[in-house]
Amino acid sequence: MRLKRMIPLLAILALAVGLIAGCGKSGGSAGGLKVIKIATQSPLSGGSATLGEAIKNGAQLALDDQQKAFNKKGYKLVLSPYDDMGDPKKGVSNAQAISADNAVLAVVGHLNSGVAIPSSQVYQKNNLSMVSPAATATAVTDRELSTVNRVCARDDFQGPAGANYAIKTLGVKKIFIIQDKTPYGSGLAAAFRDEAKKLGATILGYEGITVGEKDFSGVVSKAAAAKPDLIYFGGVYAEGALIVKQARAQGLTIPVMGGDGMDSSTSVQIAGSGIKGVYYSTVVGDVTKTEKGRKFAAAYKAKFKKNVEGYSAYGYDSAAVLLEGISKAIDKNGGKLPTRQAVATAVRGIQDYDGIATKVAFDGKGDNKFAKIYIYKFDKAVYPATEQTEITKK
Ligand code: ABU
Repeated sequence: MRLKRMIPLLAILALAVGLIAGCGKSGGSAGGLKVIKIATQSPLSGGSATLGEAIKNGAQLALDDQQKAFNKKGYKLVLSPYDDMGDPKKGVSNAQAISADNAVLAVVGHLNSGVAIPSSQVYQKNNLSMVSPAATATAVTDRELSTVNRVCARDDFQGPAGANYAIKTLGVKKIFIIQDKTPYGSGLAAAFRDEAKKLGATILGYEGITVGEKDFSGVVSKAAAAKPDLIYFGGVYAEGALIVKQARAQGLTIPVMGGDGMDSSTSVQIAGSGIKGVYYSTVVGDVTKTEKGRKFAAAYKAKFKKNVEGYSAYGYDSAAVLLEGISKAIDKNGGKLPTRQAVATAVRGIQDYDGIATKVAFDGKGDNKFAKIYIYKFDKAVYPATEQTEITKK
């Protein structure tokens, strides 16, 4: 009798031991299923954590949706989230740890181009496929690394799109530019400036700030003295929304425009009512315009008790593209676990993924041929802002 009672307990214990082993550094199995890990790298702490968490959460939902299909093939999907803290050094040391874990077949990340660029050198050495939902700087893919891809648009599309909108639609003639000196912020601001000049606008100032700074009264005073029609900011909301708030406090009511780094509910939390009249270009449209997008937003809210951020759906789409590549590589390998190299080749070969927020087809550099830019405006201190227009690359 006693032994009979103990049998289920022993079975549970054996399963638990198997699950723990399955989550180990060298892969293994869980409940008879081989573990495949997808790592995420994004800031989960610090100033950009709202967007970093959105990427991780979106990726988690993609794994949840694909779990059954992979179980049928004999695999268990496990998300392995890493906090890169928006710091290039942390990103690289995480990339080394991720690469050393044989169970990891792919990486979703990074948010910050300045972290993606050095970290992806490590992925490339280890044949680890990366898809970024958000890193828009041109250098991310211009290095033509075979493992580096992104679903989002590039800043040499985003910057000129913003300049065209500011000058042709808003009628702006005199612009003051502030940028955060990162590969993203400086590259985006330069692309905006060059197009604005071509379109006949005058650039009254081009100032750099430092990520992590809190007091922008000096640069805001300079901008106010120059009397621009528009302030353009290249950088992320942690600094951008503070600049907006401090500009409003100095009585500057002119429009402010930024890039996708401003596409966050935290922009509103930081700038408060000052956010009204702020425009931003971004790489993700309003997902709730489609039925599958609405379903995604509802599932996201149910699981994480939070509304979607711009990058939530791109976190999902990046992970889903990687899973499609892995699935194809498994099939090509007769159902056996594929190599990282085979996964990277399959991911780069994707030409027909139809995601939550975007279609995906990678070109020879790893850029998405379907990437678009959207312009939004905060009419009220409410996120998401109102979409003004959608721009397709010519
Ligand atoms: N593209 C917005 C996130 C910041 C970056 O690319 O560095």
